[in-house]
Amino acid sequence: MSVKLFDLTGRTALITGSSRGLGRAMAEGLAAAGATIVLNGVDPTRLAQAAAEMRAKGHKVHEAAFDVVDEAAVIAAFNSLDAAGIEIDILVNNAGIQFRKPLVELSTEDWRRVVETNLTAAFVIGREAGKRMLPRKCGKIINIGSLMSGLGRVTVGPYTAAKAGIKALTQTMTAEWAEHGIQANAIGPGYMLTDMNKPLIENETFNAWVVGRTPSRRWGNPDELVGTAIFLASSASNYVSGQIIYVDGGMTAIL
Ligand code: GCO
Repeated sequence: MSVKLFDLTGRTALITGSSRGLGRAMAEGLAAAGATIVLNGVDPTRLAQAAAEMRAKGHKVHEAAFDVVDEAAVIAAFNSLDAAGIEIDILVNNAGIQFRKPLVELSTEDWRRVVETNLTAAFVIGREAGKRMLPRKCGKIINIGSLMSGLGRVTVGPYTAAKAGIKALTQTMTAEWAEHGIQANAIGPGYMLTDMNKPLIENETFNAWVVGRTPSRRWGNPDELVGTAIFLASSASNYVSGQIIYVDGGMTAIL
């Protein structure tokens, strides 16, 4: 069995929200596996900095600055990629926000903002990528879910609803696109050491709960998603579709 199975040479990956955090870690990992990367973020300056850092490592990187919740900007970005002859072989729907508040204190506007960013954007960007992958009869879609794709926690209602939707959207993409050579899967990261989780990491009680509740007895590092991302982006997963792989230190496997 050759390691070519995991070789991404000749493939181009668009990773949303990839100027930092989990998205940046996956961008670095897919690039190291041979992929050309289209970095995305809302802040062109931060995006250019990330691209420069990756190019300095010898990676081939394009930049696509757009806000994932701005449908017109998403469509314009895909049209620009088309015009530049850049075909997206791998889409990682990673961009997301967190907003922690009990349901009874949550405004509908805050609910909508989280669901729009974490779920609707993945549909819109997935639709635009899918439209282009279908005629080519090949493509890989990796939707970033969460522990909350299957489990609830207090104060993260809209995030949980959106991430459960990510799991279901992945299954719908499979139902409609697998016969056309497109594999859509999800990754469910556990508690990872990211900026989004900084308030939790710095909270002694919450930190102790994560360490105690996780069989691996620690938070995850963003680069620990890379192996699963490469697997789902590569030929090694050509008969895997509609699945969610939890990279969570075992948290979802135990009571
Ligand atoms: C929270 C965290 C989680 C993690 C991750 C777990 O407030 O519980 O933000 O949502 O970020 O999504 O999979």
